[in-house]
Amino acid sequence: MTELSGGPSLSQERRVVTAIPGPKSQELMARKQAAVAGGVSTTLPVFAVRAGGGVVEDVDGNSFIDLGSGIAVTTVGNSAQAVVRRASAQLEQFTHTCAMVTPYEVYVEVCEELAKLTPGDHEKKSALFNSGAEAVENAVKIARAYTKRQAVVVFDHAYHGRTNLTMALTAKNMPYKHGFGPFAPEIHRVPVAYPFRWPTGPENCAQEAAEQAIDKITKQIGAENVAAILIEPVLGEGGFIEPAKGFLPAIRQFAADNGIVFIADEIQSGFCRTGQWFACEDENIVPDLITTAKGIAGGLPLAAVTGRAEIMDAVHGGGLGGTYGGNPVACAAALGAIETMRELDLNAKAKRIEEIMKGRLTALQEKFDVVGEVRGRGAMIAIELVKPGTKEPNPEVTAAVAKHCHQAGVLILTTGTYGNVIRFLPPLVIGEDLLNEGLDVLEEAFAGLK
Ligand code: PLZ
Repeated sequence: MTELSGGPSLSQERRVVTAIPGPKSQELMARKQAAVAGGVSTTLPVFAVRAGGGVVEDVDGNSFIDLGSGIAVTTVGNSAQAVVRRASAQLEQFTHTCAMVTPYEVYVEVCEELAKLTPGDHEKKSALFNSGAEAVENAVKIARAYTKRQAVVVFDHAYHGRTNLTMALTAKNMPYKHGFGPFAPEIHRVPVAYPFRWPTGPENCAQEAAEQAIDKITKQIGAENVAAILIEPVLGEGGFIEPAKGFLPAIRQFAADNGIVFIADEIQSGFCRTGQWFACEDENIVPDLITTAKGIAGGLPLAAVTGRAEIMDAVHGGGLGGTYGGNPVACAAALGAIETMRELDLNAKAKRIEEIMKGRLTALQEKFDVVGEVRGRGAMIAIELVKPGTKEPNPEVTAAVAKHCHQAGVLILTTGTYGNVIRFLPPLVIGEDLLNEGLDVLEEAFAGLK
């Protein structure tokens, strides 16, 4: 497995050799509790030492099948060879000059790649930042500077970050916003086409949701006051919601008709995750601006806003920046990650993962009536869990299934406004045997439910 990394002896296997968490992890957890702020919580209380391909190994020698990729980040696998090679070479050359002080080539190269890879053949420019939230904040700044308008439209179940502006853009109170107000003004929330939960059924969802959203924008805000409409083409933290087909094109068209900047937040869904470079390609959406992060740099912190040159250039000189934005080591890593995506054809891998997972999860749904829906695209797949015979969210069973998987050496993540969605975000380089073994464990978890 030459393309995988994490050290030559990292074997691609599930291995549980202690109780989870093991003794060394428990010791470290005690130190964490004493030294790390309580607000920084833990999904699986084991401490990682190595990771690569489809596994994460902990301090006690346990090896977990990785179905989370550190929340959709290590798409190319942990410590992917090209990422390590390019980032290490850059580390030897220089670590930082500040792109605003003396620029460097890798920053420009990443922006050139973004112009090529993002949808649309118009002239594009980019600016680089450190985190997804920072990219979203800057996309809003750019849209406001360009339109000279203030209002920003976001959607139910949206997640855009944890900074003050992005908390305001995010829908869910707990844990993201609770107690952290006051929030930024001029943010307006409208319905999203969530097929599984649409009151009149999935077949009416796209049209009715678009009508309601547009009606709210025109009646309550005034389209002429709206700088930007911001949406995740597949909503991530909201529960891997795929807006009903037709909804995104309708909203995109409305934005175009009203001089509103349409921003696709592809921070979670971008970079091969859904089997396309970007999820909005599935409905031929060409956004004005697109925000990216996570998968872009194989685990190093990098984020970007990419968009129409005339919009990006609406900001005055010095209006965009930050000490570390587009750090050279992170940029080199991004070039390594993009190289890996191309060379291993990770879009094809994502589609293959979808085929395997949809098959297995649909069978699971037929067997277990708590599985309300199987959805998602590529390697961004989820199951929504309900109380049997209803659509009532079932966060208890969700937590129990996650716990069983964790104890058995499979790292899965939950998500969703109602905490009742299990999401699967495997690294795209995961072996099929390992993926299937992870799904066997998941099935055991359901079979063992009381
Ligand atoms: N936009 C669509 O998914 C980050 C959040 C994890 P940052 N999602 C994971 C957590 O609980 O903090 C995300 C996203 C979308 C923006 C962001 C924010 O990206 O890099 O976490 O700031």
